[in-house]
Order: sequence, then structure tokens, then C-alpha cells
Amino acid sequence: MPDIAAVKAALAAQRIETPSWGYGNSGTRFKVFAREGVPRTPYEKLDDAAEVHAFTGVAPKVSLHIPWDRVEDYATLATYAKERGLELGAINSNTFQDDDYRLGSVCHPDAEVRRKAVDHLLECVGIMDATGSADLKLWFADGTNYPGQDDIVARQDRLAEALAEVYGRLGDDQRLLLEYKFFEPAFYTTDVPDWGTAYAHCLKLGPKARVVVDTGHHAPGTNIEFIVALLLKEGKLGGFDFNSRFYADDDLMVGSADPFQLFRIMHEVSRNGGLRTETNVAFMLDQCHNIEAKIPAVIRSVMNVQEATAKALLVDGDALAAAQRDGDVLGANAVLMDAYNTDVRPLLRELREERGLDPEPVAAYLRSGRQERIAVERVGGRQAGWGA
Ligand code: PSV
Ligand code: MN
Repeated sequence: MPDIAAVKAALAAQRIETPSWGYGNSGTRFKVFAREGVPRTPYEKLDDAAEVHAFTGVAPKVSLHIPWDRVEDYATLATYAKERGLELGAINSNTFQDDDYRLGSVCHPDAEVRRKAVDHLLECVGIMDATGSADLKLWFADGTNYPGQDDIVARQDRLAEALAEVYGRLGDDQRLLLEYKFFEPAFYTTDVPDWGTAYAHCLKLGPKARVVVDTGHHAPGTNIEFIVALLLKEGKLGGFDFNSRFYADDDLMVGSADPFQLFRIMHEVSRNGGLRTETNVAFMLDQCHNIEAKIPAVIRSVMNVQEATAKALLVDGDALAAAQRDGDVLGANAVLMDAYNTDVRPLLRELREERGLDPEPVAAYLRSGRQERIAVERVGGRQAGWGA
């Protein structure tokens, strides 16, 4: 049976990174709903992230998105984060919101547009130097909409060339994390559609390049935990963009649509060494809170990851190995289901109390009165939003 003290230690050591854009307004192409108290600057987004960390104790890192989080002085932003017990995490590039990128960015047929895109990626590495961020997260909207529109292999060559230049600019402790997504905004071909394409590029680049698994970026029915297990085995899992989906890239709260899938993913992570600090897997959220209160939703999401992790840590590894060895199909499955069906909330409540935290983070945040305070204080200015 798993040792509860070791389970608690692993849970206390886990770090979950929250996205700056999760604190701003977001929506669909139909409507972006404004909410009271939404941050107006990257600094205010950090203030909100600090609350999430204060109530959960495991979310000290914040991912930034450039240009949405552009500031005059990134070192000042990093100091501001530090003063609040935070660190700046992955820098997410953006090569999808300029008119120039209609036919792609780093895969565009025109060398001038490719240059502009690569220069942006290099700028992001410069920002990492200033913030102390270790990860550059790349997601490309590049692709085509119609058969024959462009040459599939030529686009792969352009992608490889761009990635090689950016990789060459990385410092010793910096990594390039390449994200894949099977469709949208391109509908016929996408230049990095799947883990295999991302993996092939990362392999060619070298040890500082790794794949990011965004849980919302797969075709329905894809076995994501298989991908996770394989990437971990090959030393190429850089991290996660956690979220939930019912249909496509829905960006809902992680663990809300399919908590069993999240458990299966965390089981492979735990089983294959992904919770060890030295494996360096970044557990990032990539979510948008369109209709729900944002800070409580981020807290809830962090807790959902913790609950799935706790269940994965409760899998009886010895019993599982024995059942697998004996070809005991039902027995092996029962070991996993026992762990999944365990109510881990009392364990997590206990852990929080031991660490001086309120056992119920969402309720504690709501009781704190901060939400009402920021609603009054954050008046005027322009609310931050997805894409701004
Ligand atoms: C693309 O859908 C994506 O998942 C990428 O991670 C972006 O950086 C993020 O969404 C926010 O646009
Ligand atoms: Mn993502």
C-alpha cells in the first residue's frame, strides 16, 4: 500500500502554474462578458495569481502571453512577482493575431513574414532573460484551409529552420516547449497537428526542446495518457496545458468534463517519474473562464489537478505490478479503480491544515472579501482580456 506520508510529501511538492490570461475577460466569437474586478494590467493579474497561491499553497508560477502581457520593464514585473511570493513561468509567444499571419507565421510562404515571426520568438527569449523564465512555449496557428494551397513538406522545412534559429538562441537553462493542436484555426492541414510532429521536431532540435500536451488539442477518443507515457519514457514531455473539453479546444476547467481521464493521465505521470522535480514537467493550466468567477475557478482547477494527482499517488504499485505479471486483467483494473474511487478530499484537507492553509480554498477565498474589494478598486482603465 502507498505510504501516506510519501503521498502527502509528493502533493506538497507539486507545482501548478496558472495562466495570466485566465484572470482576464474571455469569451467566444459571439460574446466576451465583462466582469467586475477583472485586472487591467499584467501587475493586477499577478495580484490575482498571488491569491490563488496564497489559498492553495501550490501555485507560485504564472505563465505570461506576449504581447498580451507586454510591459515597459520585465525585470520590474519579475520583482513585483517575487515580492508576492510568485515566479514568472512560461513565456507564451503569439504569432496568430496579426494580419501578416493570414497564411501562417514561421511556415508562411513569404520569407519576410517568417522573419517577423522568428523575430517575435527571439524577443520572447529576450523577455525570458529579463524575467528569469525557463520555458518558451510555442504554439503555431499555421496551416492551410484547402488542398493544394501550399506544399506540406516545404512548410515543415520552414518550421524546422525557424525552430533551429530560436533553439540556438536559448540559454543553458532555458527550454523550448512545442505545443501541437490537431485543427483550428486551420482546417485542412495544421503544421504541428500532433505529438508525433512535435516530437520529430524536438528530437532534431536537441535536449532543450520538449513537447507540451494541451489536453484540449486532440481528436475525440484520443488516448492522451498513452502519449504522456510515451513522451515521458523518451524524456520529451515538457509539460501540460491542462484544461477540459467536451467538443474541441473548449478551455474549460481541468478535471471538470472528464475527471477519470485526468486521473489516467496523472497515473501515467506518477508511474513514469513525472512528479519528480528533476524530470521537470511543467503542470500548467491553459484555460479561459468565460462565464464563471475567474479566481475561484482557477483555485478550483488547481484543486482538481491535486485531487487527480492524489488518486494517482494512491495506486498500489506493488499490487498492480503483481496483477499485471499474473495476467490478471480484472485484478489490475480493480487496483486502478480502487484508487480512482477513493475520496481524497479528506487527505487534501488534512494536508492543507498541516501547511497552515484553510482546508477549503474556494470557500476561504470567497469569505476573504477580496472579490468585493477588487470590484470597487478596479474601476476605470481597460479590463484585460483574451487578446488584449
Ligand atoms: C492555443 O489554442 C493555445 O492552447 C496555446 O497554448 C496558446 O498559447 C493558448 O491557447 C492561449 O492562446
Ligand atoms: Mn495551450
